[in-house]
Parts: sequence; structure tokens; C-alpha cells
Amino acid sequence: MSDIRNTWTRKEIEAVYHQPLLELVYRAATVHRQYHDPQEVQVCTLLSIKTGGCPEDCSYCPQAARYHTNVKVHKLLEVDEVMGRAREAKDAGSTRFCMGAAWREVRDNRDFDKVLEMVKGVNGLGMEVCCTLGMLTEEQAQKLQNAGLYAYNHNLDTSVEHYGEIISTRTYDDRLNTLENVRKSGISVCSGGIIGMGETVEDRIGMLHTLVNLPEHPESVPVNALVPVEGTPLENQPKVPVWDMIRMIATARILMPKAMVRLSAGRVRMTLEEQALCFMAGANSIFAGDKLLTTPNPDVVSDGAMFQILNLKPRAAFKEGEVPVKFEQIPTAQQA
Ligand code: SAM
Ligand code: DTB
Ligand code: SF4
Repeated sequence: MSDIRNTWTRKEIEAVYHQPLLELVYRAATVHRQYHDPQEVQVCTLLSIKTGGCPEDCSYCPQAARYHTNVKVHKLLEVDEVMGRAREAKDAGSTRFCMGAAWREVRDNRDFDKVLEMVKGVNGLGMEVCCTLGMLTEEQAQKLQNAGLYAYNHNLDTSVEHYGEIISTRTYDDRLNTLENVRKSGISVCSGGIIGMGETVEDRIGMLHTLVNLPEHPESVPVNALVPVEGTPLENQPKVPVWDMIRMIATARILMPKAMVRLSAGRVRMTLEEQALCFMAGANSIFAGDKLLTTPNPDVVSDGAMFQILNLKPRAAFKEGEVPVKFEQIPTAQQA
């Protein structure tokens, strides 16, 4: 078995990343087979529960109020509507449901109480429930955990060195602090980043270096390719070569063997063959449905065809193993 450690040096990571491409994919595929069933890919669904009007200045993001994008702003959705969407996602084969809010941070108010209700409800459906709501305190993380939250997504996005070029309204340490609060509460950690934002290869390696050397590896690592959105400062960024995406996925797989490595934003611009190489390199999750949070994503029919052609099967919920499975302990709406 390949070793699991959090003592990786930058030099070691560079050596992994810069191997001849096919050698890198072969090694990642080998590690992948030691820890996962290579035919399984988890199908997840995203829902933007509060869209746009965000006070932050993340330069990739269509939801920042200061940029003029075509995003349709809406306040927090009602619990019933979210439950309907979660049931649809479950019926369509998703096992993880991730709710995103365009907030800088969670505030202790009625909206947060509603989100706690949503978490309880979706958990009661037997899905892995994930949230991405911005910064969190330890107490808020604990409340989410008590409500049945399985995972919390909070991306590092890029390296500490490049971070200031992308976001000025909060710091890298703020991000790490939120991840620590999530970890302390016993919620599974989901953290990754975006490539294609004008970063160097060293920045990509730097981000992986920070992730792998956290006290514990994140259980989930989304790798996003920037979706350039008109009106944002990064609207004219050139598309990243798929080979960069493959190198990122393969390196993340080798560094964090047990993690779910998620082929996240950017699939709309990838062919089936390109996505197949990402799965070969160790990606084992996709977001399904024609919308991510606000931007387009491949439709379920083409993803269904992709699963058939590649003989992939959707992965069941709660297979990470090390995180306590809570949903069975919580009465569902019918039992309560
Ligand atoms: N407001 C919360 C936050 O920033 O943590 C949660 C929502 S935010 C949209 C979640 C993540 O989506 C970001 O951290 C970023 O990694 C990713 N993201 C946002 N816009 C993107 C884009 N245009 N292309 C790729 N990924 C993007
Ligand atoms: C992540 O890393 N990627 C997802 C999820 N975490 C929340 C979000 C991608 C968003 C892409 C831009 C949009 O659709 O607004
Ligand atoms: Fe706001 Fe999150 Fe978008 Fe940043 S990424 S502008 S915090 S919604």
C-alpha cells in the first residue's frame, strides 16, 4: 500500500507532478486501485440555496456583488423547495447533495436556522449532505454537525502566494481556520481548488502541499477548472490544457490516497475521452445535473452515456468509512 503521510516536502510533490505524464497516470491509477473500486464514481448534486449578492471579491466568482454578471440573485430558498430538489437528485442517482450559499460567512440568524433544517431533512433522506456557506466558527460547525451535516466544502482555491491576486477580502489563514473548525467538529472536510486562474505550476504544487500537510488529509478534494464568467475579472482567462487537470488529479490521488478526488467545475468543456483520462488518473466523483451552482454542466443524458461507455457505476453513499455515519441515528421526517 502507498503510505499516507502529512510530511510531504515541496520537492517530493514536484517530483510526483513532473513525472512523464503516462507514468504519473499509471502510478496514480495504481494507488487508486489500492484504496478504491476503480469502476465506482460518486454522483453528487449541487444546489445554490442563496445566489449572488456576495460581499466578497473572489475574482473567479459570478456571485460577487461587485461584478456585473448575469447571475439571477435570490435570497435563501425555502426548506420545502430544497427538500424537493434533494429528493429529485436522489431519484436521479445522486448520493451526495451539496448546498452552496453566496455568503462571506455564516451568521447566527434565522437563515442559519433554516439551513440547519435543510441539513436535517437531506440527511434524513440517507444522502451525504454537504454545505459550502463561507467561513464558520467552531460553534457553528458543531451546530451543523448536530443537525447531521456530513461534509463541509471550503476550498483553499490556490496557493498562499497566489491567493492575494485572487481574493482580497479575506486571508488564507481565515480559510485554514474554518477548515480547522470543521475538523474539530467531526464533520468530513472537503477542500480543493481551481486551476486556470493565471497561477504558475509552483502555485498548484503549493496548494497541494498545504492540503496534504494539514493535520489530517481532507476526505474530499475537488479539482475545478475555472469556468470563466463574463463580468468577472477572470473572464478572459485561457482554457487550461486538459493535461494540467490530469496532472493535478493524479498528483492529488497519489498524495491523498483515501480522499475522494472530485472532477468538479469545467467538465462542460471536456470531451468524454478527456474525462476518461481524469477517472484513470484517480478522479472518482462528478457533479451531475445541467447546472453547477450558477454555471452550466453536462446534462444527465450525456453523463449516463458516459457511465455506460466507460462501464462506470455510481458509488453508494457513506463509503469513506472513517467518518461516523449519523443518518441512521436521526429520525427521518416519517419516523419523527
Ligand atoms: N461562498 C462560499 C465560499 O466561497 O466558500 C461557498 C460558495 S463558492 C461559489 C464555492 C467554491 O466554488 C469556491 O471556493 C470556488 O472554488 C468554486 N468556484 C466558484 N466560482 C467558480 C468558477 N467560476 N469556476 C470554478 N470554480 C468556481
Ligand atoms: C467546488 O469545489 N466546486 C463546486 C463546489 N465545490 C461547491 C462549485 C463549482 C462552482 C462553479 C461556478 C458556478 O457554477 O457558480
Ligand atoms: Fe462569495 Fe463564495 Fe463567490 Fe467568494 S466564492 S464571491 S465568498 S460566493
